[in-house]
Amino acid sequence: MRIDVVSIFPSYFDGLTLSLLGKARESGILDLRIHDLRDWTSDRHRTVDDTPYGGGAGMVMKPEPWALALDDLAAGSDRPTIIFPSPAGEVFHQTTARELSEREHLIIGCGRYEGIDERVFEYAASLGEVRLVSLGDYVLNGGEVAAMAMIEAVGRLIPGVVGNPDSLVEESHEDGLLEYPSYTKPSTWRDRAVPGVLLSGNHAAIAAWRREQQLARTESRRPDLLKD
Ligand code: 6GU
Repeated sequence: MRIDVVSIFPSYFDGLTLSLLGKARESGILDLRIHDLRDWTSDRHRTVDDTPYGGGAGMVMKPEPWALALDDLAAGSDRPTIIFPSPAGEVFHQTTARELSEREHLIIGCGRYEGIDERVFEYAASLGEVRLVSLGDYVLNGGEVAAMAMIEAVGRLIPGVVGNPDSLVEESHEDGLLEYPSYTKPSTWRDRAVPGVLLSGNHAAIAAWRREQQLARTESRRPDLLKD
């Protein structure tokens, strides 16, 4: 999978050389390219923003650098998926991550300031499928941190990125429930014993206990998930 990221703070993404995603990039499974939006400006100050029509606080990102960037990155690609992280977008869920992990080419445009000139989203729709995607109901200063979260959630679902695919199955949110609790040695630690059933060797009993734990925690921490 190819992912292009456009940002005025490309060094935010330096961390994506680490860990599993770093390995996936080295092996070629993930072709992740980070770009500086200012590379598509042509004035001496590499200006990416301007004052908003109609007035109001803050600055708006100018459309032309975005259009030039999208033109370049979408060239030769068959309608890429163009994602704009935005608190005004659809909420990103595990199902969103799964869907995006099946795409050939993602372009992620990270806005800053008060946002991007609205015409950029219309223009982007002429090049690919546009998605405005939010991490949740709170405000970040820009799309970079949200893009990082999305890249990690999507990237780890690409076949071969996570070494043992079994570990993708029994996770929080994959079956609509929170994950069961995990324990490792020692069996008693600071007077706290591991639940006995996990030491029993009875695989059916262990599976039943884990399922009960999933349901109990979901009910107590995330009752909203049980409505679906
Ligand atoms: Cl995707 N962007 C920004 N700026 N704030 C957010 C967000 C995205 N998701 C939640 N808050």
